[in-house]
Amino acid sequence: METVLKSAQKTVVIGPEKPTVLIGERINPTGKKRLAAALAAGDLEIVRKEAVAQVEAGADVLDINVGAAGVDEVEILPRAVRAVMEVVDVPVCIDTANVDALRAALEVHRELAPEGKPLINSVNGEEARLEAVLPLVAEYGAAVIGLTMDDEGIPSTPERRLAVARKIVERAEALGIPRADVVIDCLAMTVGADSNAARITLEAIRMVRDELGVNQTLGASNVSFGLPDREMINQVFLGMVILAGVNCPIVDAAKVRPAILAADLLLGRDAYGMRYIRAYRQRHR
Ligand code: THG
Repeated sequence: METVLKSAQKTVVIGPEKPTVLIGERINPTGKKRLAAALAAGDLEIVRKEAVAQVEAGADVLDINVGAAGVDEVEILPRAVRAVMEVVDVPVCIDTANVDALRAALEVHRELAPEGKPLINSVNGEEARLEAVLPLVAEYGAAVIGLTMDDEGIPSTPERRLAVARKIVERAEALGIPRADVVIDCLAMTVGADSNAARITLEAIRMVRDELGVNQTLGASNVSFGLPDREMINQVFLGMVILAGVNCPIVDAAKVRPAILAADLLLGRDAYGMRYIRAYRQRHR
């Protein structure tokens, strides 16, 4: 099953046999005071710089999240989408919990890339979210990330996360959204709080792949929250989740691209190691 994303200029295909697609996470004010302050002031210069830097670092798609205290998302999210689309040519992933901001951002996307196809981040199994977001996915011909959580929170077992994923896929299909346009996120929780957290996520990913066959994302860096040497944990975990079925993780490309290229090489998704070797040479020139 393949998920196709498109900007005005570029098509990115996510699929089980394809090289892992990197969704760049850095346009997000979480933990970034300078970006949060700039967004609150309506200044998008950091957004433009982060967009260019992430594509330079090998991001294939850019997540755009402007949610922070003092930021009017309905005003700023569409401006951020425009700013990103003006400086880079990769497809975008529109990351918001605000449905009005989402609609405004989708309008800008349609204006700048009438033939494009963005990724919407996200819907989940909550009735209200399904009813608010899936019609927009259908109306704008987008793809959508489905988080495996619902009104009761994040299920503690892989079976129940699979059940939420199945519900999201079925509700999408009922609106004419093909299963290929639903990308599931089994949710990474920190192993700092629960030493079984990563195992549960890994098992959910395998089950979603084997039972539903859909493509999968993950905000992988959450796994290491509160622990020392987070980068080490994140990189090892990325290899594991890619083996289990994640094929478009949300990551800091500059930090983890070599590890992801190594995982693709080891899984036979990089003929002759060409991508791995080319990236190595570029880093060391
Ligand atoms: N799933 C989906 N979408 C998501 C997430 C997910 N979107 C948001 C988030 N989780 C993924 N994006 C980020 C963005 C930033 C950080 C982590 C995940 C982050 N920021 C540093 C911090 O907080 O310490 C900022 C420091 C810096 O690098 O400058 O870690 O799970 N579908």
